[in-house]
Amino acid sequence: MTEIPFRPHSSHWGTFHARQTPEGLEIRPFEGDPDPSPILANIPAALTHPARLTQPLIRRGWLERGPGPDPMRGREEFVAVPWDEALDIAAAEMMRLGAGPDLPETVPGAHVFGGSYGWSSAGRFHHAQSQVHRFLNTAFGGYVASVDTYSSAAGSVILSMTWGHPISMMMEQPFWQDIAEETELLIAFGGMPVRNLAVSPGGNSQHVARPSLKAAAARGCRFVSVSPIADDMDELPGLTRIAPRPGTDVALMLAMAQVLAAEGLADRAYLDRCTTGYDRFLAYLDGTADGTAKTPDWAAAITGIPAGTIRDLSRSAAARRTHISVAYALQRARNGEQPVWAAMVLAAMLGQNARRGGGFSYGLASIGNVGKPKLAVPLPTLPQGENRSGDFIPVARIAELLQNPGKSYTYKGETRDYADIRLVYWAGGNPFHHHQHLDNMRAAFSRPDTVIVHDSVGTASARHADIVFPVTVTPERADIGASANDPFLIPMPQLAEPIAGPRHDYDVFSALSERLGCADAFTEGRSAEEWQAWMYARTRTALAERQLPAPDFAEFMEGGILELPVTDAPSRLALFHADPDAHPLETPSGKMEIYCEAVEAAGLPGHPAWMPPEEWLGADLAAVHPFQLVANQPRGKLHSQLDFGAASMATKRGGREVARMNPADGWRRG
Ligand SMILES: Nc1nc2c(c(=O)[nH]1)N[C@H]1C(S)=C(S)[C@@H](COP(=O)(O)OP(=O)(O)OC[C@H]3O[C@@H](n4cnc5c(=O)[nH]c(N)nc54)[C@H](O)[C@@H]3O)O[C@H]1N2
Ligand SMILES: Nc1nc2c(c(=O)[nH]1)N[C@H]1C(S)=C(S)[C@@H](COP(=O)(O)OP(=O)(O)OC[C@H]3O[C@@H](n4cnc5c(=O)[nH]c(N)nc54)[C@H](O)[C@@H]3O)O[C@H]1N2
Ligand SMILES: [Mo]
Repeated sequence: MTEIPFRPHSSHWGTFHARQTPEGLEIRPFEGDPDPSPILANIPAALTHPARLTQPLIRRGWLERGPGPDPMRGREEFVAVPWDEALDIAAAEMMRLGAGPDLPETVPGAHVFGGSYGWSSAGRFHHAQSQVHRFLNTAFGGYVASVDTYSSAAGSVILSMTWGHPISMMMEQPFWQDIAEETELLIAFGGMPVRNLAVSPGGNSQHVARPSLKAAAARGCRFVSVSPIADDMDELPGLTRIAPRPGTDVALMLAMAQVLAAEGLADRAYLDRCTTGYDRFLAYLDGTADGTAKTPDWAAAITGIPAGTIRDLSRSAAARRTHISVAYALQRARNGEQPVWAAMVLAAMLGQNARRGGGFSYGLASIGNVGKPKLAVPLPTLPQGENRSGDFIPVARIAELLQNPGKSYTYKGETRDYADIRLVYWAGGNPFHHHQHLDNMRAAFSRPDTVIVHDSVGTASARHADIVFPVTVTPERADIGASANDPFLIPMPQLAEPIAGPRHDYDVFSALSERLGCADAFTEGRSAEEWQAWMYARTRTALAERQLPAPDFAEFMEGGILELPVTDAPSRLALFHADPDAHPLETPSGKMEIYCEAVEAAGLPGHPAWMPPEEWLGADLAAVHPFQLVANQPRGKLHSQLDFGAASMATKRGGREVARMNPADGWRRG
């Protein structure tokens, strides 16, 4: 019998080789990955699990009573409907709402929420979010989009005003190698949970965090994990843990800054050259502005960390090459912008941003491909077309949007109005997994006329839809794997026959556009394979121009994983540090803003400041809130994806997620 060959494939949590055997999909991690993720083991269940959807489903009440706001959404049974009929019904509803080949000046998509936030799957063509956006732009002329992310919104927005474009700037800094080779002290707010660094949007072929941390430790680097949970950082020689009360990092950072200022340890030359507004911040630190000096004693009462520990940490940071990392987690909170801004300021006071291994990072502890060199060639992407509606919400305003048509709100100091949403279309996300306050979310989802969801499995969001289209999973389709800062392009040949019933998102959208009379515009006459060849051509041309191996598309898909070149061009931050006047940051002053007028105009303090969470005010905290819940990312899976997979199930007890309690609290309560 001939050996069944392994073929390459990709997921957000790693590159792998797989083959279909009678026992199921057999998976081997990519040999070039120094630290493959255990959650690769979730993938085989994707093909076989009974949670897979196999037929289009329509909610009974919607079928019988027609579209419209309905509190029964999410509480009613579904009727299985044959594909052709379900597509006809969905297309007719979209036509009723204005979709079609001849769109008016004011696009009907102004009533369609297509933000469709979510991670989808790896694979550049079948990326569900790109597909749904392209479809809505074609069918409705646009849609109400969403900006920012559940990952990093408050932090990204504040840094966009005080530092520049944080996410793209962070992707230009090769921090991991610098940390491995140069850092002497790594202070990690939120820790450095390597389990989270398994993941990167689009793929992560080389997990470098653990080996880099080990290399740094072997050199004698010291680590301080500032986090409420002990296992937010791997056990390493030279590791100290500091566990402030969650949500109080700003007080800790301010006290560290106060020590630097009071003891003459702040780098004035750096602050003068690269920042603006330090003096106004200083008046807040030393108490001139509000009568309270932000001393370690002041912070000790808020954070629960002894004043001496804070003072020592600050002095220690000033005495050596120090890197300050802030995990996204810290900003996923009320006034979550403050710890991120305060960390930026603290690092600026240390004056080490221009030195290898020193300075500040946001996201290095949260997303796998942050801190790797940037690619020198463009990656394949599916063009999404033009969104003529121009309207958007900040992503986590979805429930407010649906419930308050016409109401005003502010975003970055600008007053905007919520649209009147009649249709919600979601593909590649699970809002009933990712949004907070689910009762309110359910009420919000009762408001539109119609909700359409594509997914491969019966998620909570699918249950809150009117029309559900079942779709394929990555092993069932061919695609191209690629991700920003990941130095490999991965052919993803189809690994398994699709189970009976589901279709590719692209085929669903193609069939709908045919019924809406806009198939030519949506497909441009290309099959999925022809699109992939078209998308690949851009990367191939760039490779050929550099005289690098550039196989044609068929060879690429048949061949192995293709290495991509990385750039040695200096980052925006390096250019800025070389000459701040010639290469200003994208902030109003061109410098890092320690005091920022735009932030103050938007209604916040003009510099980082401690603002106690409102539920703490006037409360005897220990009596009213004896526990704080940390709802962090799951170790055994990516968000809700493949929850039924082997790695995910192994983290559960009796099929349920585990909540942990500090043993000291457990003993105290018997
Ligand atoms: N309590 C709490 N909530 C959180 C967070 C937290 O820390 N705590 N973290 C937040 C963060 S940072 C994020 S990014 C969000 C994540 O929120 P999401 O990105 O919405 O979560 P996922 O589970 O990745 O949802 C992806 C969905 O897409 C489906 N899917 C995968 N591939 C395809 C495909 O090819 N086609 C289609 N149509 N569907 C596909 C999957 O089955 C899954 O249902 O959650 C946020 N919510
Ligand atoms: N395995 C796995 N990895 C993932 C994901 C996943 O679902 N599974 N999701 C990915 C995504 S989309 C994102 S955006 C990132 C998110 O990355 P993060 O937001 O950084 O991840 P979290 O796990 O929410 O938080 C990391 C740690 O921060 C600590 N923390 C929470 N609150 C505070 C606080 O107030 N102060 C301090 N000092 N620490 C605090 C918690 O103990 C927590 O374990 O993770 C990515 N990585
Ligand atoms: Mo995220």
